[in-house]
Amino acid sequence: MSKVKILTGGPLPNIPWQDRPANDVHDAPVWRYSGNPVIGRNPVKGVARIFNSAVVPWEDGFAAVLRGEQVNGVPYIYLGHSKDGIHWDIEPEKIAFVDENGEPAMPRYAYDPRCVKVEDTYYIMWCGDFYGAAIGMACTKDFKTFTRMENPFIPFNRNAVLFPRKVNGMFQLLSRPSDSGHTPFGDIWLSQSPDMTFWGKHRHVMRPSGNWWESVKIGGGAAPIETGEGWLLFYPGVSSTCSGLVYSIGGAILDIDEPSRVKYRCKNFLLTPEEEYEERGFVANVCFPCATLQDTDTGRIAIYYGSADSVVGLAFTQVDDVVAYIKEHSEVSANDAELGNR
Ligand code: BMA
Repeated sequence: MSKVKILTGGPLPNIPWQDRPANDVHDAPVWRYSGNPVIGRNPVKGVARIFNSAVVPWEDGFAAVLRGEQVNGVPYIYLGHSKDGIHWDIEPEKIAFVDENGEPAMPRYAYDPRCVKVEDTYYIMWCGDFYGAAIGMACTKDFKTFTRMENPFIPFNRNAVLFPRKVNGMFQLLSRPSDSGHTPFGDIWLSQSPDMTFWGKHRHVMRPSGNWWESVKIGGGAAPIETGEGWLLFYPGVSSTCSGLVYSIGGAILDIDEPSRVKYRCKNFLLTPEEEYEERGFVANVCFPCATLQDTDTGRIAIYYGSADSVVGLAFTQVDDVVAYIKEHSEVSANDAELGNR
């Protein structure tokens, strides 16, 4: 039993897991699955790469909504199922979204999906075309019918991810206002809704810090995990180098009742590209977290992250250790700690 309690989600005894190697020299208590990548290139005919993707517990195993880059270069969302969270069966056809009347309602393209269960419904968010890059949303209860919802925001926006429960009676959505290209900036924002249609009460959460590994932009990553210490957020942080951008995984803890307030923010990255499948690929040097699984009994956390825009990686941490590391290395600016200017 962990000291820091994970409060939503329940026991997950079949969470994929490997103990931290005894000789692990990394500073942060986050380690990779030794069999990475868990999904490689060309997983089904017509899809060249699968990467920034989300996994949720489903029936006696797991379901995934996957960013599949088709052989025409256009990204779309595919569905996967797995018994163990490591070996995946991927449907060869892209997810067939429908509107409220059951009529086909396919986005023109869709990438970087997140999938979050709130109450009895699984919500899927992605970046798609809405006269420019914007957030698309759909919901499902059975992973068979996927119904489009209203787009929460006008363009340009990316990296939206829901919290797994309402806070103060409102659904909570993190996002990253952007431009329509390879956005050279980006802060994390919080928006709230009573009904998943109308979003408002926007609050600033945090901006790129002075820390070099996340000095260009940050964005919503995996769905925040509710813990006794606050909402534990794994997010992408980007730095600029002579050979391009580098995407690392950072960690922060948000206030449980006012999630736009940052309580702790780790000044060090938790995971940065260093394996061949992270440093080399369609886009080099990318570790991009989109989902976690967690077990309330043991405090085990499995992090799914896209690697080099080519394959899916899996990493592990333990809630006590990662929360302690974030707190020990926390640097929170006045701007992070505030509720958010209006
Ligand atoms: C970001 C997003 C991600 C991608 C990353 C690196 O802007 O488009 O999908 O992983 O760039 O290419």
